[in-house]
Amino acid sequence: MSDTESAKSGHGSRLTLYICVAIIAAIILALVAPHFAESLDIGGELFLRTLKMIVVPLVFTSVMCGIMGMGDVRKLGRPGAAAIGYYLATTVLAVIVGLIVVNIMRPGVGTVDQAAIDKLGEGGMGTPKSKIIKSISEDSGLSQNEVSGVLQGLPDGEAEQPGVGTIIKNLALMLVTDNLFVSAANTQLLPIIVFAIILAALMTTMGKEVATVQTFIEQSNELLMKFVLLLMKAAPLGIFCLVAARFGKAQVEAIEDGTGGIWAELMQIGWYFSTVLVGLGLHAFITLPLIFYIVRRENPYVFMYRMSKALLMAFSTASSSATLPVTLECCEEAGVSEKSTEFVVPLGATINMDGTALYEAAAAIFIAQTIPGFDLSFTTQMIIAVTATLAAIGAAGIPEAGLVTMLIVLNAVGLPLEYIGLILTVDWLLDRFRTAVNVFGDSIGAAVVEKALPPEPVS
Ligand code: DAS
Repeated sequence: MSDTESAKSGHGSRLTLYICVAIIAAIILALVAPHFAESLDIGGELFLRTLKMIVVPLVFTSVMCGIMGMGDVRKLGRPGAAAIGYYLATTVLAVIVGLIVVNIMRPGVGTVDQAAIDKLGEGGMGTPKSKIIKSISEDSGLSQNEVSGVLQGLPDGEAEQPGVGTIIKNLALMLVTDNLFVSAANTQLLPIIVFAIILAALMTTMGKEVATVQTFIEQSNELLMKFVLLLMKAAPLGIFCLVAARFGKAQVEAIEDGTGGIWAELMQIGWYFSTVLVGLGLHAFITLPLIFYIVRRENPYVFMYRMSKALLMAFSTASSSATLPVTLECCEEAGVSEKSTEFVVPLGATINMDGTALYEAAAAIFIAQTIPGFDLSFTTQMIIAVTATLAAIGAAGIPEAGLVTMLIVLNAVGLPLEYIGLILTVDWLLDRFRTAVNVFGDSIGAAVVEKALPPEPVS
């Protein structure tokens, strides 16, 4: 390892340590001085906004560089198929792990007080969608528009059964935008990525005619990656503020509303929380490392350590999109080629959400288990598996997007939407773990798809 590389990896290790210390210190502060911790929100918000500020231009230039790096659009077939195949395979594997764990651990059977269930809205079917949107929006920090935007196709009022076809149609519509600037303003990355792929593919067929544009895109990408490195210097402080503010808010709610907030909720549904964590842990420490080892014959846990800054950032921000600049940086530092990283990670951050898919399947079965006599036949569980996979693909890389798209899964099997109230309070914490799994799945994807890339031309 050259001096520069060892210096870089030394810096990386120190930064990982600083970020870990920042997270632990923030949680301790939130427990001992919750009001003070909550007031740090402005610092966390500034850091998060700066990260989000560069996501759209960085995704656009990275994807274009990744495609142009292939040299010839005809070479896109194999890595493209490998990437889509990887995304689908790992998401389905995650859902299967989630179903197995929730059926073995059975967190919804006899563990939830009937009182907790009775207080869910008017009880029974039919709580208007608008009431559910309002409570999710308040708790997740998403605007009511963002929440209802995810629920496209869900009819108002009585929960009806939007078929899988409706969900697939909505997903197809998410691929193309009618206004790139509106999509950029709303950080809707999928249509921007599709646009960048088409533009870059065209550029590879035009050769010298677009040499200036190609150089501009490549240099802009380099510049933005320098910005990420600069931002990483502020990461420990930014993460400290982000984590302290969110845990402080939870602690203040727990004290002020007298019900003990998330901590009482964790006592009530701790077995559910543990079930999802076990599933996420199996996927992150067994399934994904096994795929990595089979393809690369390298130690997957060393790779996981090299990705630690991105995983900690994902935990702190609860947003794959906001973490994307750091994921790109860490993948390259971890030895994944620039081409594969730029080609796989941005697309993966928007449609490859293993943690979310696993969570949505497990949470839907948990809710079904709390309803005596609810049909949990193999067919019902397969519908949950398919809709959880599709809903996760459609989830945005923003906080608690998985909770919102899970409404689609509940709807598909006729589960009462108001039962979301059982898991709402703890979701902001569970979201951090599944976001870290999502980001880890994207980085493993870049490392795996790299093996499908055409070999570098011998210079
Ligand atoms: N927070 C989402 C993400 O950024 C995951 C989720 O909500 O399930 O990946």
